[in-house]
Amino acid sequence: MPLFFSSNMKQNCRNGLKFNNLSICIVVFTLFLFGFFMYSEDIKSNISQFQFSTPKIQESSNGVQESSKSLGEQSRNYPILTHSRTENEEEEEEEEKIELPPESCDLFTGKWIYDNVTHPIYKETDCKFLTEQVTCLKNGRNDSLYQNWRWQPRDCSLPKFRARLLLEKLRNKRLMFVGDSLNRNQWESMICLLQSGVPFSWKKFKKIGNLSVFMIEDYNATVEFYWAPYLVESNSDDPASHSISTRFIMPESIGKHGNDWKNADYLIFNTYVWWMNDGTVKVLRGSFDEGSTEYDEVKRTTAYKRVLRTWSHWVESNVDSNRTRVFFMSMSPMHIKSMDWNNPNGIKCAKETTPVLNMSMPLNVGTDMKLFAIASNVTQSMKFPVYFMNITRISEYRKDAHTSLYTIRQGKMLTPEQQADPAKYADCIHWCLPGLPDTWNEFLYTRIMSSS
Ligand SMILES: *[C@@H]1O[C@H](CO)[C@@H](O)[C@H](O)[C@H]1NC(C)=O
Ligand SMILES: *[C@@H]1O[C@H](CO)[C@@H](O)[C@H](O)[C@H]1NC(C)=O
Ligand SMILES: *[C@@H]1O[C@H](CO)[C@@H](O)[C@H](O)[C@H]1NC(C)=O
Ligand SMILES: *[C@@H]1O[C@H](CO)[C@@H](O)[C@H](O)[C@H]1NC(C)=O
Ligand SMILES: *[C@@H]1O[C@H](CO)[C@@H](O)[C@H](O)[C@H]1NC(C)=O
Ligand SMILES: *[C@@H]1O[C@H](CO)[C@@H](O)[C@H](O)[C@H]1NC(C)=O
Ligand SMILES: *[C@@H]1O[C@H](CO)[C@@H](O)[C@H](O)[C@H]1NC(C)=O
Ligand SMILES: CC(=O)N[C@H]1CO[C@H](CO)[C@@H](O)[C@@H]1O
Repeated sequence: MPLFFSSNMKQNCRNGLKFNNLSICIVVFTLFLFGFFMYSEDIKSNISQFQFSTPKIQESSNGVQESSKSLGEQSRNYPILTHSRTENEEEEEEEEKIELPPESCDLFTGKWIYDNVTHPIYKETDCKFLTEQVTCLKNGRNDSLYQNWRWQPRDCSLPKFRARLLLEKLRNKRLMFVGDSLNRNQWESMICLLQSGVPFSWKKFKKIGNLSVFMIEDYNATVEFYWAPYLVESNSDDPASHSISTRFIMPESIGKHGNDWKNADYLIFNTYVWWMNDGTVKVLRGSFDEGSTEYDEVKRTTAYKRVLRTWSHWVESNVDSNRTRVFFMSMSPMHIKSMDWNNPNGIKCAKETTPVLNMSMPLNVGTDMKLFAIASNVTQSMKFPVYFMNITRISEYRKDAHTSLYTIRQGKMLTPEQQADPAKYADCIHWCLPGLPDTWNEFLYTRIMSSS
């Protein structure tokens, strides 16, 4: 990450494409040094890779908007770079056509198809933005088939992903993922997908408090990630250090976070994996501000319902349905017990190299379907139209797609000793990139392109 930022920055300061103002380069360089310092200091946390900007700009979304605006003004009428394209105009026109599935088609019923022609959509080595958490090949994984699966709905087809078309749709807009590290996983995927289509545009990244913002300057578009693992307030809201053993939530408090979500044009929410640590959830009596420490132990499903009710009320009273599209990602499954897919020789998801392809095999990988039902019910009973992204089942087939032993743990690459102990160290929660979250984004792409 520091290398990426520095080379990007140097390049822009050198060629002065848009910032011929030297002082900006100096400021950016100073921030970079500061960020680098933060990075070295805070290497313990997974998230620390994103520590590259000034914690001074705490005014959150204002800051983002203001700089977006000025960037937008500078880049108006800036030509879309098509350097990599050699096709003639006719073909290019052809490329702009997009065949969208009908609204009525159920995108989530279908099957995984091996397709090494169209997938992966981008190469791991071509997306410098990817963090070490997800670059499985670089981290030593020696099979890459997990990158080659395409989701084929039964009754229609997903359109081919075209970054430039999505970028046109996102022009002057903010797309924001809100939730936990699985949504961060998907956010990284989205950035790589978009980057694959605008290889020469200058991209800028910054972190403002809990918000990580990736700007695509030529389009004045931002792709953002907001860390809120329970959506509501909790003592795990610090994006850098949230590994707290005793976790409390405030199920009715969402306004503080919500302030930073207003004015987004696309909001993609999730919350699941943090609920799975215990059968119960500790609900704070009072508030963190008051220094309360007393709490009630509440059943997971009860607390989840309360939180989603709070969230749905927030959406209905704060989001303008004429402007903003809202999505809710269903549960991202884990693969912890290899007997769940009848592999007596497996250890968690380690060593899995193919999806579950036998669709008639009953599959239960331990996903809490009660939470799924709550999320599905709540989103479907809202007045505000929320699109429920039903990715759970299709992801349950993907035992092969996790980061497993080829990832970092507390900011450090797994050691060979740790890699030799998959039962303890395999990460069967997060996903390699390129990989499964790209498919989730293909669904998102389909819906965004279909929306007016
Ligand atoms: C979600 O999709 C699966 C198939 O992938 C289907 O069996 C299930 O009924 C769907 N659930 C909802 C709530 O749409
Ligand atoms: C794609 O898969 C086919 C069939 O397995 C194989 O013959 C071919 O070499 C693969 N192509 C690439 C680019 O990996
Ligand atoms: C790939 O890695 C696995 C486990 O890490 C190992 O058992 C296998 O022999 C390796 N295969 C190759 C072709 O290197
Ligand atoms: C840039 O995008 C922001 C929203 O992200 C918008 O408020 C602003 O008006 C845009 N700037 C221009 C010049 O269109
Ligand atoms: C949305 O747009 C419609 C039609 O333009 C308008 O009647 C309605 O009042 C708008 N709703 C909001 C919440 O602005
Ligand atoms: C698929 O799973 C079913 C049910 O477990 C089993 O009867 C069948 O033999 C499996 N098919 C294959 C090709 O493995
Ligand atoms: C979801 O809604 C269905 C139908 O309205 C109902 O039968 C079911 O109990 C609900 N589930 C939950 C968890 O609320
Ligand atoms: C709403 C809010 O600001 N939430 C969290 C953002 O991140 C800081 C740490 O950087 C947390 O302390 C806040 O609770």
